Amino acid sequence: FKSSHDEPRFFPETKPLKNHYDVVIIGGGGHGMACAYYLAKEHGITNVAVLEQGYIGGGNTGRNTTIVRSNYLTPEGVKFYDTSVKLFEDLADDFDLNIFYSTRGHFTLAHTDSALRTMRWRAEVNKQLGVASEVVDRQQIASEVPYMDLECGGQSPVMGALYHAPGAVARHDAVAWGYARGAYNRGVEIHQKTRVTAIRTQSGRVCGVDTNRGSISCHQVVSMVAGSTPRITEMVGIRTPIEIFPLQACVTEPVKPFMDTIVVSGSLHVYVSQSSRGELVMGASVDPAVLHSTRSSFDFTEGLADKMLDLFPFVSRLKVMRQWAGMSDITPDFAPIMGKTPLQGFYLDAGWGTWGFKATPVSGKTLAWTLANDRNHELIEPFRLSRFADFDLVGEKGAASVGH
Ligand code: PYC
Repeated sequence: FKSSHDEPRFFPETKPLKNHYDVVIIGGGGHGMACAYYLAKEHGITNVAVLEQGYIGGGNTGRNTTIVRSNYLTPEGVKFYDTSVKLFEDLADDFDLNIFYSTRGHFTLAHTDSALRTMRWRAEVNKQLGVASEVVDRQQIASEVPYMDLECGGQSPVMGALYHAPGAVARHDAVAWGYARGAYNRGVEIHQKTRVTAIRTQSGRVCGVDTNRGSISCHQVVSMVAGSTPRITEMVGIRTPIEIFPLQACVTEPVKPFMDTIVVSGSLHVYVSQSSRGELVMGASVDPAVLHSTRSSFDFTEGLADKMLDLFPFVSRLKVMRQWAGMSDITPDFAPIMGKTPLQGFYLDAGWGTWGFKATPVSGKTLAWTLANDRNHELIEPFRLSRFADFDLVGEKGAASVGH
């Protein structure tokens, strides 16, 4: 499909569903599109349908605060997210599309001795694996973020921080659309407004899916639906320990660029960066109760403003322009669930909790490899579903930017 300028259009025209695809990807967010892209580009698998109940990138991909980092706590997490950061760095060239990738440096503030201890732990694990993270003192923070009140309005003074130079932000919809365009141009079909209603199995393996637009036969199905994971896994009788919590965020009106770093405080429950448009992009902790909803609340804005003003009193007159929520699928160890499942031909990419966006490239790439080889890629083997039965957890809670 070509526009009048002979350039490929971003959004494909909807075609009828075919009777058969080799692979069906459920979920047209960044992860689903990335998986489709790498299946086609790296494995030559193009008889693929991406089925999206809404529109491309309209779920958690369009609802996060776009932070990219690899300063995790476990070696498994660090290796995985470091691969993602490296893929992100080359993505604009790969897509021939500006994804507004901007390396800013990332401060995670410590307000207590125990938080500082966790920062040291993360810094040492990161350094061992070649990832640039270090603990910095108040003086270094003051010179990099001079507009921040280190006394926190007298509430909870900053004692130090974990500084992670590769920390970055990117334009989230450009990432999803870049992958979508690349996948489409290699032959993948993208079907928006196509809701999966059932997954069919025969003799212990997947054989097709039913949708609101008809039935399809296929050999492999991968669920990449973030906050809708339980709805999909129920269809095939697979139990996961995932619980869904809303995670809210908002942006202010745009102002001249002044904030060139990302600042996070897990203890104060606040994270903030300035977008390329000049808006402050901000969020807080997950909502306190399980809820399958993307509604946003006044409680959130009020609580966030309280903490923001402790750190940055001068933003008191900025107006909040938009607020929203995503649905975070959280696991007990705060690591994702990826790869093969007990059902032959059914694969999972789930449990992203509060850090799915930064995993977009690596999850797509490793899941595509896993589908092509019917074996978990080594980077995702630690995140297999069976770890919960084997007591082989990957405890990442200490690496969360978000309070829980
Ligand atoms: O993991 O960096 C993060 C993050 C920030 C906001 C939500 N998650």
